[in-house]
Amino acid sequence: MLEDRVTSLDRFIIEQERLYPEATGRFSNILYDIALAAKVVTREVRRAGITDILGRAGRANVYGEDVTKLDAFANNVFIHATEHSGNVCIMASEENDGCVEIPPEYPTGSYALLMDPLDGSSNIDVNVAIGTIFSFHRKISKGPRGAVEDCLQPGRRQVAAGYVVYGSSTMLVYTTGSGVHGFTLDPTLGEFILSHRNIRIPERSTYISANESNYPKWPEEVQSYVGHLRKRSYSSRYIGSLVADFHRNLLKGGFFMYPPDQKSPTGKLRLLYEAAPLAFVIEQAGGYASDGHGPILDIQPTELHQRVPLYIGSPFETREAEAWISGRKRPDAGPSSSAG
Ligand code: AHM
Ligand code: MG
Repeated sequence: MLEDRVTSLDRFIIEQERLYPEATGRFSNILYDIALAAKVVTREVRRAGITDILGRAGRANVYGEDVTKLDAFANNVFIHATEHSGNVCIMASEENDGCVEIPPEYPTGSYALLMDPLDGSSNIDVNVAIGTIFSFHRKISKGPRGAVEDCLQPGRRQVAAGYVVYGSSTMLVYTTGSGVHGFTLDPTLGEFILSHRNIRIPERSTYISANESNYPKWPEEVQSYVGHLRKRSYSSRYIGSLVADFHRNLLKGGFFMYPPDQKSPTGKLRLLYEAAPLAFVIEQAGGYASDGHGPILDIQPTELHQRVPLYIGSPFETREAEAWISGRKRPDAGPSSSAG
């Protein structure tokens, strides 16, 4: 049947504003800017194989990893789309060492923007899904133009977070703290259309997403928990792009983990750009995110590029993993017993 009524992202935002009349509308403007940046990046991702945008940009990012041209491009697009509006006071990006200040010619606003502009960079040049992760905090610093303390806030204080997945279609998924909503980019209209209202993650699942080649380097309790899941016949799904793995698990149910290992004793993923935003999304969808000992959202960050172990997804497995890893549940507990 032909659908003669569609809800665009713009219309959805207006409807949400009517539900919350105290909203100033400023935040809505930021979402429009994010959506525009996502469309620009989509265009380049789609052309990546046929234009000169693949390959190394010839420099390393702050972690010493090669930056591809598309990473650098996406970083610039998201910065330029949001810096001019007078809504953002400061930014921090996985691609930049320190905070990104708003140029003096622009006014500043009440929100700090944190982002991983192009996650899953190892998958860029092989036509596999990649993504953008973003998050907003309210300005808490006293000065007029924002400071690093605006970025170093626990995830629990995020006012919005979400991601864009550049897959077989582009999807924008976000939360402002009242549910998680997903929009699919209709390339014929050039608009994000509401496709997934109020997403809820299944309570438990039969899928695990982890780089199991790291198994020998994982802590013993993590190995033991994975062994426990294997006995329960869990199946594996791992793409190697966090956004894509997360998105699949959000819709279908699943448990993603990137534990600490001998090479990365505090984990690989970044608290502010990857773990905390997705933790906000997953909790809003009925799931849970942990660092193995407690909620990701309660961690007080101490530095911009802090890494953290991440266990995230369906609440049953994620809470069970936390209990197992933190020693609250005995490794010999039976498969049917639930986490505390
Ligand atoms: P990136 O931000 O440089 O792309 O790195 C993060 C990515 C995640 O998307 C993904 O979950 C993880 O690294 C994959 O790591 P690995 O290749 O070690 O499995
Ligand atoms: Mg990343």
